[in-house]
Amino acid sequence: MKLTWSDVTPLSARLNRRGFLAAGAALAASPALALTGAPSSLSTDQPPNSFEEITNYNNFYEFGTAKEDPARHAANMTTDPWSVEIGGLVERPGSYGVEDIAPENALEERIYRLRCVEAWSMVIPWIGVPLASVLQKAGVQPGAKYVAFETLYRPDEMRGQRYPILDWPYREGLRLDEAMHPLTILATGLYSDPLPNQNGAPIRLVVPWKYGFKSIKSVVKITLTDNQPVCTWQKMQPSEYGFFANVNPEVDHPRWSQATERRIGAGLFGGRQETVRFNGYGDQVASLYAGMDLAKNY
Ligand SMILES: Nc1nc2c(c(=O)[nH]1)N[C@H]1C(S)=C(S)[C@@H](COP(=O)(O)O)O[C@H]1N2
Ligand SMILES: [Mo]
Repeated sequence: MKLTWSDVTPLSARLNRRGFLAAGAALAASPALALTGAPSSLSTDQPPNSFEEITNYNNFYEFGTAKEDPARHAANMTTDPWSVEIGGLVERPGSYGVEDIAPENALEERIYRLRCVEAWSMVIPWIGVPLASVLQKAGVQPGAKYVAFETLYRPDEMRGQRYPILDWPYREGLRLDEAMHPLTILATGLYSDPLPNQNGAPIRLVVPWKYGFKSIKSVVKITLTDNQPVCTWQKMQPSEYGFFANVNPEVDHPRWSQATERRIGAGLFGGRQETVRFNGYGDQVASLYAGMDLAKNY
């Protein structure tokens, strides 16, 4: 059965499923949500994909390249204990716990479109915190211009890492203004559950106006730098995957069109839709790229 937003139990009524959210904490975090059950202004009102769709059709090459591999194999990844090393050009470098980065009383629900560079898309109700709040905790030094991210490297638990599919560990990066943008979050939950392993437990980046590969999973390292970070896909095939990777229907992938996308779960015939610039978040983010040639800076 396909869920529509109105079919989804309001957040306030789902708070204690598996004990992920303490009711009081989430109410404090989002009074508007608690009162109305409506998504916040940063969320889309498009119907979210089902939990089953979101957790069974994944890209997480650390567990294999097929869409069903992560759901099959990611349970092998140990996510507790977990810490994130925040370093580089910050005032308070160190090892941060997930609960320090995303404390319960700061969690927000964000329902975002996710547009994969492979031309499929979903709508996902994340729970998380703005990345800006985390960077402010660590204290960004004036010289910082970029933020670099790294995924866990643990081949004994991540079977894909035993093969040279990608240059492990998976790495990604953002310009500092992109990282500080209110739409950019670190997610720790999905619907009202803690993030399932296949979606990047216990903490992953979500940048909704960029192709999905920028939203790096299972993050263990965040480094503030003055140099543009190395990004796994860009390094592997720079003519196909750029540093910015902003969703852009006018710039085709060299091997396929980016003009349209297949919405997962929308059915065999109703599923194809036009791709929108910046994945529909242009009003919020286009100004970040004023004066830039987005065909050149793809
Ligand atoms: N570490 C890591 N992060 C990753 C990937 C990956 O293979 N490894 N795949 C990316 C791609 S291509 C997409 S489309 C999204 C998919 O996120 P989802 O499976 O939660 O929908 O994760 C991104 N983050
Ligand atoms: Mo992707």
